[in-house]
Amino acid sequence: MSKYHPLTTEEAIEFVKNIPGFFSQEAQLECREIGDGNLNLVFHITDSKSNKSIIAKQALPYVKIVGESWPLSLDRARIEREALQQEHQLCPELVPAVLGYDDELALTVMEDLSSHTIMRKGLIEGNTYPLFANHIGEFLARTLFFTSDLGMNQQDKKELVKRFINPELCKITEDLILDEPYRFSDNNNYGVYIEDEAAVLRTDQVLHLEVALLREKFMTRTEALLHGDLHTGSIFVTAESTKVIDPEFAFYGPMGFDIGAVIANLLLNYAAQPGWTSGEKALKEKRDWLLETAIQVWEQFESRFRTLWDKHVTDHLARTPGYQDLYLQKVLQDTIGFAGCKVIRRIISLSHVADIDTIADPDIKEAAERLALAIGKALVLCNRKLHSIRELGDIVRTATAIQTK
Ligand code: SR1
Ligand code: MG
Repeated sequence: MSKYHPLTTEEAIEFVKNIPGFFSQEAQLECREIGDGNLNLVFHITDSKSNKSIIAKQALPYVKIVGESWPLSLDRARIEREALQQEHQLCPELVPAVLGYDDELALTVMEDLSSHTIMRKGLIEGNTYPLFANHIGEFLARTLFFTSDLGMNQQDKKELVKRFINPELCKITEDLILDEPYRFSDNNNYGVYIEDEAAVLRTDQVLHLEVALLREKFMTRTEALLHGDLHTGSIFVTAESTKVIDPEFAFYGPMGFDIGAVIANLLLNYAAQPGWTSGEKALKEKRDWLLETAIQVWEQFESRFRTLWDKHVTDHLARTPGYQDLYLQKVLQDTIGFAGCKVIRRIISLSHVADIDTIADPDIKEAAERLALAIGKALVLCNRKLHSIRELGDIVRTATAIQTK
């Protein structure tokens, strides 16, 4: 019989006490369950004597925000733990260390990041993070390159593909991001006041063709080990530091899906800005920073990825002149397409973002949702035509000008 059961705070304390070398024998441990995400329990355990703290995350066997009617595999905890370990090995400064785990309990214990803020919260509070694009560009370049056929032994990579088959979590993405916004679905969740927009999404065949192509890439392209859910709620930040958490959606997929997720969430905050920033000048400055950061995310990724390729590529044919440029052009186009899909889903589908959902003024909120949809659709529609990331600036500014007329 499995020993799995959701832990009490006392049981979480007992578990972490036994992690060798972390808390002392005299530790006075206190524990709070602080999980505010969609899927898991998160225990924050502190020693009041030394002030040392640790996080224990436990998967629940169902989708927390929906309830037991939507069961979910506990193996995702093993996948998340192994992905964290892979990512930490490749980017020790950018990913917390795993300090202990129990796969039967679906439990992973890791470094506490309380000194950092969840990036979504930080952005809503009006902060900017000047080093973020460098850090996340490094994370993306290293994790995507070194887990791909370009950066590792190609037989070993196939073993990793096997370990990271993640059907249930991939299905959530296939449904919520790459299907349901484009048809009637009970999971969809949007205000009646944007029914006109939802109707367009359900009927626009040109848009559907692009989404169908992106969906096919998501389901079939095993390019690299992805984080799989790299939104600003999965990233902790300070002015100097960035830490990526929560890779339970990890699987082998198209690189552009992860890069697009980061860009999409910066753009969602861009669309939400009138809810958080007053004054035309301040609004413009904040939006310029968000848009430039979104562009920089790609540029930082690209330059580092090219350097890794030139230095470490494992496949001699990948050194053929022209191949690197074509490869990156494909990744750029996927990035823009997936970014568009990810923006659209956060307005129409299950699970929104606080950047927009918590705007108090209903007119400002509606305008933010309409702008996000305009940006999302434009990105999906143009993805296969894009040749430079700088075009992203024009697309977003044009959509903003049309929506704010
Ligand atoms: C049912 S889970 C909803 C969403 O939460 C996660 O963070 C993923 O983005 C998923 O789509
Ligand atoms: Mg998550």
